[in-house]
Amino acid sequence: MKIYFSGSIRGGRQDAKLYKQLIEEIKNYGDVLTEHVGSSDISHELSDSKIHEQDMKWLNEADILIGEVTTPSHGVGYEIGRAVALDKKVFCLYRRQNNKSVSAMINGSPSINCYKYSTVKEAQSLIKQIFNGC
Ligand code: 6K6
Repeated sequence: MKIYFSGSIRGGRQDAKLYKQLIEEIKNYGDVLTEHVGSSDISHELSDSKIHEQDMKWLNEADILIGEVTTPSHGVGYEIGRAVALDKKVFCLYRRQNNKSVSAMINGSPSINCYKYSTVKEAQSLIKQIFNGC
């Protein structure tokens, strides 16, 4: 199974370590095409148009998109919308936070399965559930 993991880059890297932990769990179920999203090094080698071209190619190849949507990111929202339009399976994980809620456009979409969690352990167990149901 080819998996597209989506997480904030220019939207903010405060959850980069968490993305890496989730990607490690997701790797038990297939090939993660976007492992760089959890990397501590942000490469500046590619132009924005090349990044978009490469990511859309990977998204087309993917069977499923898993997005960590706690840190709001234009790129993550865009990828989720494109994945829905491509009829991919789309799952989002959102960490519960005080006085904040995930976008209604994610949580309210009938094409997106959005799960809330509090701990990394809980997120890892949601990932298990997602893939066991695929
Ligand atoms: C290389 C390693 C880490 O970052 C890079 C260079 N930049 C990007 N490379 C690949 N995909 C990117 C890059 N910047 C954004 N994206 C895509 O958009 C990823 O697939 C993320 O899921 C999403 C993040 O969007 P922003 O708006 O938070 O940057």
